[in-house]
Amino acid sequence: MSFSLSPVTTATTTTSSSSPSLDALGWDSGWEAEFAPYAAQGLLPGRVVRVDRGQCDVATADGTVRADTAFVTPHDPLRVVCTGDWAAVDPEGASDPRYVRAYLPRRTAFVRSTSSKRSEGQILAANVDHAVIAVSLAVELDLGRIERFLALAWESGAQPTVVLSKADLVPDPVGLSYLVEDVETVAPGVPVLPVSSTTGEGLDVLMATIAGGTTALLGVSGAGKSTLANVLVGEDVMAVQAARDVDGKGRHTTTTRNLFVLPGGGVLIDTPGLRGVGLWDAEAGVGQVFSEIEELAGECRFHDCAHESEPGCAVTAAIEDGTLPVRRLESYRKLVRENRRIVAKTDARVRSEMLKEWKRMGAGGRASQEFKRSGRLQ
Ligand SMILES: Nc1nc2c(ncn2[C@@H]2O[C@H](COP(=O)(O)OP(=O)(O)OP(=O)(O)O)[C@@H](O)[C@H]2O)c(=O)[nH]1
Ligand SMILES: [Mg+2]
Ligand SMILES: [Zn+2]
Repeated sequence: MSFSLSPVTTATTTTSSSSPSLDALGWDSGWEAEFAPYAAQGLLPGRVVRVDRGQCDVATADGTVRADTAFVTPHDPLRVVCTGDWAAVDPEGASDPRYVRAYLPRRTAFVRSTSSKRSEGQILAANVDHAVIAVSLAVELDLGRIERFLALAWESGAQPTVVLSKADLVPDPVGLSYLVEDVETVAPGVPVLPVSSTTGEGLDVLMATIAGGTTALLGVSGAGKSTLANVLVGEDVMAVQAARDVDGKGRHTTTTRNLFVLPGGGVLIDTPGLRGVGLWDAEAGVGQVFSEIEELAGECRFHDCAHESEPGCAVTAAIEDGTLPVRRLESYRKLVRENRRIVAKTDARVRSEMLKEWKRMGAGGRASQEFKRSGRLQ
């Protein structure tokens, strides 16, 4: 393979002559229109290519600049600047670092909950069109985990693809086709593609799938995301570490989210491996992952059927005739329950924050009383 364009380099404060154009970074007329008010203030557009402790690297038409996010880092973790955001950079005081004054509303965003105990969401990447979920064939498939990643991906608004990485480790084509089938059953409507960064298998199809638009690589640590990023970018842009063990856990090699321009067009974001994928308000995403169950549910006699012992239940009928695996229904129920819990928690948090705000503003009148009673502002 030969590649002409160099990737966006990170951690540089100087302008670079080989910097990609805004178009190559994904800029379009829609972004331009949204940016107009900032352009009128003399601010520069740029795409966040890396975020690192309150500072970020922003690729602008003049090269990559280091910028401080102090002005746009509110206490809400979902509103912090993240890789993939389009930022308005203050060109004033061309010193190092500059400041991000605002970022444009996101078209898509990956959000996961960081812990099951606290209701805190974490934003993983913004403005992504294709979510490539890397699943290593070096370890046993964990279908439940794939379903979680898919729910996160669908919910973000991006189109998911599952990549079965390290396919060179499964030399038997029949065995490989069974593995692909297994994953296809948990991923309706999602392409499942075996690939190998070592032999190049499947990479042409993957490149065609992600050409144009922004792609994010997601998956657990050691799945081979950065290795894939290096092959797709055509340069060793990410550090890769030899797996210390074969259980797929290993160490976390990648610790920041990094954005690169792909030589064939499009943009790639490599992300650190996720240990757990907690869902964050992902009802629609879960529905899409289990679309065949939701379709069956539409055929149940009762429209509020719990698919337990009701007569005329299409879901239990599908379990009985073997077309729907029990594991799949259990997994669906688990994710629906988990999602309800997190939404309830978030709502409670939002409610209590709004109440605090009311108190702070001294609004102790009728509206505040009403809010306390109903949990809603009138
Ligand atoms: N056999 C084989 N090994 C691979 C392939 N791709 C990656 N590996 C190996 O898998 C290990 C982990 O690869 P990485 O690319 O660092 O994994 P990662 O998903 O980026 O890991 P984190 O950054 O920790 O999330 C390394 O030892 C790679 O050499 C492949 O196609 N075939
Ligand atoms: Mg990595
Ligand atoms: Zn039913």
